[in-house]
Amino acid sequence: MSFYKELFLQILLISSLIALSSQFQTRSQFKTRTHYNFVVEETNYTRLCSTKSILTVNGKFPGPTIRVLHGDTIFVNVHNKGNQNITIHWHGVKQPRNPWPDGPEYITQCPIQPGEKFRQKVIFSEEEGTLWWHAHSDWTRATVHGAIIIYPKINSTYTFIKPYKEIPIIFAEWWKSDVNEVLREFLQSGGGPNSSDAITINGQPGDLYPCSKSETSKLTVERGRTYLLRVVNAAMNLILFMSIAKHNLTVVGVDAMYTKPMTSDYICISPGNTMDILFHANQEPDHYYMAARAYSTGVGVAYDNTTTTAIVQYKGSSTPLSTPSLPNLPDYNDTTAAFDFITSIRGKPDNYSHGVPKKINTHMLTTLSINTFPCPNNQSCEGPNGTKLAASMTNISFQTPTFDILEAYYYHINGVYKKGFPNLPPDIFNFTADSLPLTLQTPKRGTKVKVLKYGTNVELVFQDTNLISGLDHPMHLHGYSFHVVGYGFGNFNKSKDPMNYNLVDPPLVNTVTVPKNGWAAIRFVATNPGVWFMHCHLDRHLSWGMETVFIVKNGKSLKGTLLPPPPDMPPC
Ligand SMILES: *[C@@H]1O[C@H](CO)[C@@H](O)[C@H](O)[C@H]1NC(C)=O
Ligand SMILES: *[C@@H]1O[C@H](CO)[C@@H](O)[C@H](O)[C@H]1NC(C)=O
Ligand SMILES: *[C@@H]1O[C@H](CO)[C@@H](O)[C@H](O)[C@H]1NC(C)=O
Ligand SMILES: *[C@@H]1O[C@H](CO)[C@@H](O)[C@H](O)[C@H]1NC(C)=O
Ligand SMILES: *[C@@H]1O[C@H](CO)[C@@H](O)[C@H](O)[C@H]1NC(C)=O
Ligand SMILES: *[C@@H]1O[C@H](CO)[C@@H](O)[C@H](O)[C@H]1NC(C)=O
Ligand SMILES: *[C@@H]1O[C@H](CO)[C@@H](O)[C@H](O)[C@H]1NC(C)=O
Ligand SMILES: *[C@@H]1O[C@H](CO)[C@@H](O)[C@H](O)[C@H]1NC(C)=O
Ligand SMILES: *[C@@H]1O[C@H](CO)[C@@H](O)[C@H](O)[C@H]1NC(C)=O
Ligand SMILES: *[C@@H]1O[C@H](CO)[C@@H](O)[C@H](O)[C@H]1NC(C)=O
Ligand SMILES: *[C@@H]1O[C@H](CO)[C@@H](O)[C@H](O)[C@H]1NC(C)=O
Ligand SMILES: *[C@@H]1O[C@H](CO)[C@@H](O)[C@H](O)[C@H]1NC(C)=O
Ligand SMILES: [Cu+2]
Repeated sequence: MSFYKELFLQILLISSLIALSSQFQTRSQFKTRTHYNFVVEETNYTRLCSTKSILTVNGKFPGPTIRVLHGDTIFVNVHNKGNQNITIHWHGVKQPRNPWPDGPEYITQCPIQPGEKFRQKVIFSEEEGTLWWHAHSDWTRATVHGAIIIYPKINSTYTFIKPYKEIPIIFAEWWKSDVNEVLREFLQSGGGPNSSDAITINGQPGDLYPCSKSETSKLTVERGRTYLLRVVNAAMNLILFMSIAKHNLTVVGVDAMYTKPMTSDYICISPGNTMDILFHANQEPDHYYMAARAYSTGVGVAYDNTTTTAIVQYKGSSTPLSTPSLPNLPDYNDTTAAFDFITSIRGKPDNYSHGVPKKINTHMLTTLSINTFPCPNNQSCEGPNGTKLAASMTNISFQTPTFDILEAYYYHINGVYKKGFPNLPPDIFNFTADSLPLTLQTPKRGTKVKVLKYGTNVELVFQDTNLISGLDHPMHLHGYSFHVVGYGFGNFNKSKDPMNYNLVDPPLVNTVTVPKNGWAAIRFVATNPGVWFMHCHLDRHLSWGMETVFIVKNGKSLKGTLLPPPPDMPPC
């Protein structure tokens, strides 16, 4: 009896599923899963005429794509079969109350050592669109990264025209030499890191590089269709301009939050940002280049000035007689083009679960600086005037501890970090003056965190300084999305600038690009308890100390309380 009943119910279920799938999206149509296995391992790859061993996940570069539905909780079994320490971060996933598997090495966990495993629970909440995952230990993220695609819930739809297909576009940087060696070398020498040798699109440098032409990434499209480009800038040190010859791009989402549609013939995307972009294949059937290259403004800062390409190929177009034309990309130093684009992005207030905070309890202003330390005795350093380059926030160059701050906070272990990251810089000077006294150049060293009470409404102004060189800094906060309420050049003026804030439709993002010799103001409500890293997403600045940590205390209710740690936290 019970057998037949079960069979009957199963048939009912299957037939209703079939009926549903003809009308609605189902989980299987999106190819989503709730369990993933990540094997971290060395794999040989050939690029730019030579073969080298790189660290990968499941042998892939870029790594596997994670596909989930809005609000899913998934598990990723990470198994380190490589020969170095590793951690994995779920970039832009807020992980409510669950900082344990967030990933940054010695901030929320000790690394997964060679041979070890860590089962990471990833809790999605309001994110929808494109995010990414990447390694968060030393420079391993150069090759250990991949896309995360978050689809609308079953029975709900996109806020824009349903795309015919989606096309992931992942930018990265490729070094001919071992990235660990590049890292070791510049930290040792005190100079800047060697620039990468290529920029890649989905793992391939493209036509303009040696030994790369036949492998160039191809995007096959049909005329008349609309495609959703899911763009990730996974480069280590490059903000990028990207454009497709003779086509427009319509941005509809940034950092897995939908935005008001914004059409442009190029984009500017910082490391840490992700974009959902509609692409209408509305031109003559032919071949068109997609191209990307650096936006870089630092005085005396070397950068990879090569151009990566992919080919957009219309179905039914014959092989072109000549090479397709390149799109017009803004100049490398075109700050106006970069910030015209970035500041044109507007949020969609309808989709916020909470509005822009209006009453602020904690005002912070933090300076972002490139600094120098004196060269250690009997060494010769390659920084300016024989010094050692460094970086800081609020004049503190962050020293990464050797035990993680989250466990130190949770288990009350002293000596790992200090409280009291200041709300204001110690010296107020003309931050963006053309020349600044050398006495300001050397920062303090420290592992200082900012403690926030649960529910605090925070306004944080990032102020770039012209110490050594003014630079654009993509600042990323873990555990939160924040509203970018203002941008400007020069020094932030606390009596004038807030009057021009956008409190109506600011974008809600996890990474903000602070303009060179300028500032950006963000707001968020501290309702995610835990230990959350905040840092520049240019890895050379991160390695030099441009970072700090927020500790958000528990609230009174259970919903505002940290979840317990998983049983398999990697030990130090
Ligand atoms: C990579 O190539 C090197 C040199 O050819 C070889 O010794 C090594 O076994 C290869 N590694 C893997 C993981 O295939
Ligand atoms: C989707 O909508 C259909 C029809 O309204 C409903 O029967 C079904 O339960 C919904 N599924 C989910 C997962 O909400
Ligand atoms: C970095 O560049 C210098 C100068 O070109 C070169 O001598 C050195 O070998 C490079 N280091 C690495 C790790 O590629
Ligand atoms: C791109 O957008 C501009 C401004 O909206 C419009 O004039 C132009 O025709 C568009 N080009 C294409 C190829 O769609
Ligand atoms: C790129 O940089 C190299 C070396 O720094 C330089 O020789 C070259 O002229 C630059 N190319 C462009 C297009 O700026
Ligand atoms: C950008 O570089 C070009 C060529 O090197 C130079 O002529 C121009 O003045 C620079 N523009 C800015 C805004 O620095
Ligand atoms: C965004 O807002 C629109 C309009 O209010 C709504 O239809 C849609 O479901 C919302 N999407 C998400 C992801 O919340
Ligand atoms: C100076 O160099 C010598 C020899 O390389 C080394 O033994 C010593 O520890 C160094 N001193 C300092 C202060 O680093
Ligand atoms: C290097 O030293 C000279 C002379 O003391 C000084 O004018 C210049 O500003 C210094 N540069 C840096 C980056 O420290
Ligand atoms: C700060 O420096 C800038 C750039 O040199 C200058 O234009 C401005 O007048 C200075 N501001 C003050 C208050 O001195
Ligand atoms: C940073 O702190 C050091 C040490 O107190 C000081 O010498 C330096 O002038 C400060 N720099 C700035 C920009 O505040
Ligand atoms: C790997 O992590 C362990 C635990 O924190 C640490 O003791 C060890 O020094 C790390 N290894 C390297 C090469 O950094
Ligand atoms: Cu930076």
